[in-house]
Amino acid sequence: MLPQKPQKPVWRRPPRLQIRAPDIGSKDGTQGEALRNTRQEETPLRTVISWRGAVIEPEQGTEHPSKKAAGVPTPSLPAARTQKEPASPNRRQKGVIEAFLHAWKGYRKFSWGHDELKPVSRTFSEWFGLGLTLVDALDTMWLLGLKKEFKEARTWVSTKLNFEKDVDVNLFESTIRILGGLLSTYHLSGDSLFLRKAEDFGNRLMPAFATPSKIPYSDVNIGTGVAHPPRWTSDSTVAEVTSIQLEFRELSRLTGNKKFQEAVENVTRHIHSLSGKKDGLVPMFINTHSGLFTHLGVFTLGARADSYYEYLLKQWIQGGKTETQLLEDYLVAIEGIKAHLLRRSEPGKLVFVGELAHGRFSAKMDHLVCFLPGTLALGVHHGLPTEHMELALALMETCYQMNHQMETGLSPEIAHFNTFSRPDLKDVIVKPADRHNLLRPETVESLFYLYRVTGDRKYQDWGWEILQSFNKYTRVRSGGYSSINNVQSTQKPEPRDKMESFFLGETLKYLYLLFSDDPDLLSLDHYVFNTEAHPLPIWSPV
Ligand code: DMJ
Repeated sequence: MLPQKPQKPVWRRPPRLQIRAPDIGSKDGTQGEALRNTRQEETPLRTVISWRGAVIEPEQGTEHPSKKAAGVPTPSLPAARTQKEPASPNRRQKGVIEAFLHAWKGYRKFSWGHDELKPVSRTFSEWFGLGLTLVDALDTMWLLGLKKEFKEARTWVSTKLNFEKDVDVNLFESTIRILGGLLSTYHLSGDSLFLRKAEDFGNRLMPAFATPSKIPYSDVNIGTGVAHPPRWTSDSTVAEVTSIQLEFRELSRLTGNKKFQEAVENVTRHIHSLSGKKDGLVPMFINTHSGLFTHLGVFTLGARADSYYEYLLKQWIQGGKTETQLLEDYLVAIEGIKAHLLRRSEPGKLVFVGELAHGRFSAKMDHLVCFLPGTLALGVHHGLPTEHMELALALMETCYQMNHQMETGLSPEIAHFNTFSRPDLKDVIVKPADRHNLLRPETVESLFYLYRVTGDRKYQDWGWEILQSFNKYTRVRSGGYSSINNVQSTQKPEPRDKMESFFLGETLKYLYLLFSDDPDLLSLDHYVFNTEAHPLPIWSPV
């Protein structure tokens, strides 16, 4: 036999992962404890944590909250803000800027200061009454270099964005879009207005945590301070209560007030120790009175559970890779996904993530699950096992096909996969109730990470294809883009008359970043994106 050539790594930068025996602790989980103790007693020069023999080094970043939180609330984060002057946009990035300006034109003209544009009827819809699209889009404008638009929006924030309002907001949605948007805009622009607004808003969300279990209610009135669960239940959604941590932790670091961080980390700790998981997979609901999971036995990576997994990894990155428990929960969950939720479709053998309900597998995958290839690739970039990259590559192909195989080139909200070898059936099956597209970001979000990590230009090409499809089937002539009812009809895609705020906050931002060839533009080594694509700084290790 000829000696085998060493395989070239596919990705651009080799992950910082060394396969060697860990220096301290054991493999059985006791190492985490050892590290936590070290952290309290002394400040090690370098913290190293391990997973099955993989030794992972913490990142250099910005200051850790445990240092800051005791100090004066006047943060100065030059390191986090510094980014070299972006290169002038290339042809594809100009395409994104053009799309953004078209969307903004509609918003500005027909829904200025309101939550969402209804581009067909040329009016607006209100959800929280807090200028949601404008706030969600602030950092995208900054990134795209739209100074005039940014300035005008800033004036609105300064003069019109008032949180002293008798209005119920959803804790999760308002945290990721408003609090996240204000914090990242503060970091990028250095303008303290955004931090003041973020602190005011964060304070108004805090009553949500005053529940018997300290698992927050889903809704809170930011004017009266009354929090409550939805009318029909006292449950909260697991993804919602576990995907507000990046933002609240960062708010504590910036303001010096520990209460935000304590409230959300309490939730993380509680969920870590709860029973009812299946190999790291979590149920979709948790009761705010008992603090226990409810509706046991149903597992999905889609709606109501998705960003639980995303935030395990991202908090670990945010904290400078020192919080071992988060990493361990993430790694166990990925093994759980592999063991219980992965299958291949027929005839194309696409790897997909299905769902499990009381032991029964369903070949159903929400488009929301398409965050996963990107998250896996992000983990590999930060030193996690290279097998994760193989799964990321396969799932990325599937998510692309969920778009590409549709007549409009846009993914349905939910896809079913065929697992039978029958010549009359295709891989991706769409049910009539699921064939809408809400301008969601997950496919292009993952394309961005896959391109950053592998350098393979096909991901840019796929993203460009998707942008063309948005332009062809969702663009409204008078301004704005609209979600559509039918991704399988080029003749009648049927606009639903709504432009979601995440189209500007996330979809167009990830497309712009995907088309950039500059890995330092919001570098993955310095920033971690919240689940609404708002970049927050990575802290330095303690
Ligand atoms: C966004 O608000 C966030 O990405 C969230 O995590 C999931 N739903 C939308 C986009 O699809």
